[in-house]
Amino acid sequence: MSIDSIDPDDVDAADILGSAIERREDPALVTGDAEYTDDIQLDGMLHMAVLRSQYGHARLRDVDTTAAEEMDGVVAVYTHDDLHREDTPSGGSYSLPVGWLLDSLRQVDHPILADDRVRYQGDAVAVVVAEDRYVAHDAADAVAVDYERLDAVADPDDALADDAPTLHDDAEGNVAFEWEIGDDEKTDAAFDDAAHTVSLDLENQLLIANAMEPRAAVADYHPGTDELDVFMTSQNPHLHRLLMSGVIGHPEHKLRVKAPDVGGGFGSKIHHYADEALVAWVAKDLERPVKWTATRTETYKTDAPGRGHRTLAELAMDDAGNITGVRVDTRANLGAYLSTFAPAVPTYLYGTLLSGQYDIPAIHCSVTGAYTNVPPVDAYRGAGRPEASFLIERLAHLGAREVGMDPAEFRRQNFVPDDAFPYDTQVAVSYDSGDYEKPLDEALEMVGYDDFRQRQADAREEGRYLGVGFSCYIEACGLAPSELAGQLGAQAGLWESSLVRFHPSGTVTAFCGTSGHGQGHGTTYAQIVANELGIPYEDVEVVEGDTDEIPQGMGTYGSRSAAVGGSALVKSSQKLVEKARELAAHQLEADPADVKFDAGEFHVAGAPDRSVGIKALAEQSYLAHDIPDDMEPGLEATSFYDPDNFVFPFGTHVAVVEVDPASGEIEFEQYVAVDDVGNQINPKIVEGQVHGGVAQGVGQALYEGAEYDANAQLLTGSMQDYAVPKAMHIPEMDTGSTVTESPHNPLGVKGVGEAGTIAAPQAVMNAVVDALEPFGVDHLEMPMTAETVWNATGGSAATDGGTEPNRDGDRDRNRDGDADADGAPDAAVDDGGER
Ligand code: MCN
Repeated sequence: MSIDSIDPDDVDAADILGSAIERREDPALVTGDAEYTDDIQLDGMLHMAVLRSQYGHARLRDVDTTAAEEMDGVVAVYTHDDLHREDTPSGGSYSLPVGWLLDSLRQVDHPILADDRVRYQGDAVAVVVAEDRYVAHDAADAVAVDYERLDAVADPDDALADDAPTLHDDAEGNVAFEWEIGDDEKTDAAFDDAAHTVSLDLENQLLIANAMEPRAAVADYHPGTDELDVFMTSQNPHLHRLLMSGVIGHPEHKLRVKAPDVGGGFGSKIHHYADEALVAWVAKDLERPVKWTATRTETYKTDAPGRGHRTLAELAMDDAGNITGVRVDTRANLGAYLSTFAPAVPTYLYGTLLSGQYDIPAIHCSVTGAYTNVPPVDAYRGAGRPEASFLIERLAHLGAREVGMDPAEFRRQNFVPDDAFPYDTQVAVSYDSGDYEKPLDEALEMVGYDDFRQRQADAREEGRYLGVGFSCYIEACGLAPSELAGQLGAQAGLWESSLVRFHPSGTVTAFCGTSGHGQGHGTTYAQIVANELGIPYEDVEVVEGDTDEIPQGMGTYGSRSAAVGGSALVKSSQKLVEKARELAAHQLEADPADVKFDAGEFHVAGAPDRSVGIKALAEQSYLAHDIPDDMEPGLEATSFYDPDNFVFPFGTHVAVVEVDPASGEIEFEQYVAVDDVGNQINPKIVEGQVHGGVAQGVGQALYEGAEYDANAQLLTGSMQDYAVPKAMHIPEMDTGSTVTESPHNPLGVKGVGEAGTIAAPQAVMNAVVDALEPFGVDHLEMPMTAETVWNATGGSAATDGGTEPNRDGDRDRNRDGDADADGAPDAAVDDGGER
């Protein structure tokens, strides 16, 4: 079942909001007309390459740049000592900041070029700038580094062990923070009194985002005006401008950050990395434009990975199968340094979601953040919320089994009832609105659950193993309000800003401080503004992602753009309509209170023939020949919108799989996604977001995982080794939806950008575990490769089905997603000379 997209010309203006119109941004993207950062060519532009540590942990005895400097075409080579000067206007220190602080946080210095120690494979040691990209890379290879290798740790539990090597003198025992939420005494009491308990000791593996476009930056310095333009792959140009201004000591008002077309981010382009700061600093130092584009290998080695939890999670229940408590202890991998928003992800974006869709009277969660020798870990699609949802939904599966209940009915019995909203959880958040049974019912209907258990039993008779897995997920989007975020540690506000400008000729430009990078904001924002102003959709152009064009902004992440950015556009549009109403009243010689606005026309109440259109008023406002005395010419409005609360989307995803224990193969029979994201601005875009999200969630469940060896060397450093799922690995999806408006924004919307990624992993695992119940399998580690499944069943299905375990067939599916004929591990293939 898929929604057909509609030509906007076939939609009445009054119906534009909520229509599944086709995405206006796609023609440029699919015909190669989009302009990405690496497409930018400037006169006299130089190219930067970064020499990166080849070790997970090492002391730098010596960095000799002589040979590199002597190469033809090399313009400059920089190491830490070249940058470590207090000569910036602000006395800035060339270290990367942390944007979220916790009381117990032990901050460590994160220099943009390593000082005397490298702490992950990929840590920047030196930069080379040359006339040509290839020369820059060759010259970086010619920099001679004398390393003293040190012991390394890649796993948070290993890093917290007594005998672990210490990464930072300022963080004893590699502890970055200790954090807790909920009532431990009440929760312990719930477990003491429980009739039943279940527990899970699990890993939520480290993932790499794999945006199609690698990170890139072009910086152009204008010495005459001291203006510095930085074009970069950013999800939040205003935040990058603010942070970069501090890092390199360039005044914020003379720094422009623009995100050209961005080929995906999935969280990885929120953070401020060393590379972009280096490009900007070098361009200023050399007074020439400089470009840097990451190779795919650099992407694997330096983009912030996400997840990386080790957790003990427990569920307490009474005799009747009511959940009475949840207890969670997590060790979170933070990597070698703190990434921009790292401290928020395994804490406030995680612990606060541990009530799931359930009415749970006692919850306690403790988290220890650990420094390890992997790249700084941060948000990856979902960021904290998938980890929470995975735990709760895995526990729900095991809880239902423990008390002998159907897994769907166990969930239904424990849902927060629909009349209990707003619902205050035991972990500090208040759910805005919800009706959890509706998506569950719709999903049950869509999978034909009534017949499923019989089908499953019949299949087992034939030696076939079917399983069904439920995921009744919840998430939180549009973190807000700013005051609360500040109390929790955010070093930024979480509002959004917009400007809606009527041009004299009647068309409109809508500017928003979010910065879409694949989500279709050009379409959905135009739908919102056209609806508010009552003008044709084609007359609205949307501009995002440029600090010179848009007054202020906070960017796109946390599925906030519709709820917060969209609401900022509503607010500006409404301000603009109010000004136009005053002008209409003046022209119609009526009291503004008597002037009604409908479908782009102002008319006097009770006298529909006395009317004037908003487009005509726009022209009048700029002519300013006949406007009220106290009115300024022009028709535009700016607003900042700071929501009252988060929004809490929810839904039920159900996977139906068949598992072949003899080969370990998992086949999807069905995947059903029923999501409630409040009102939908564009159902086609919502569906597309769910599809993409589920693909990434399935990727986590079955294929993906960043693996490091004992020396913290990345073993999955290319697309040959890190199994990004291909189209053939993604199930056909049946999507459905229910609508429960959020009361916290004028559109009644909730976010959708991460829903699928949050929902899918546990739906898939619950289905696999359900299929393998006869084998006594309770849990599998992700990714659930064929080898993992085969090992869990002991290959013993061979005795059932008469098939020998297929040891050759699919064992390295975790590497490239394909069954290799010889079963041999794929060689690690570099992509050509990159470090
Ligand atoms: N939308 C809608 N109705 C709703 C909610 C949203 O029509 N009730 C529309 C929005 O107007 C927008 C899209 O759906 O066009 C996604 O909106 P929203 O949920 O607000 O999410 P954001 O736009 O803030 O996008 C961020 C989110 C995140 S956090 C990640 S990670 C992610 C994602 O979006 N990364 C993506 N989707 C992605 N899609 C692409 N193609 N590329 C990425 O990198």
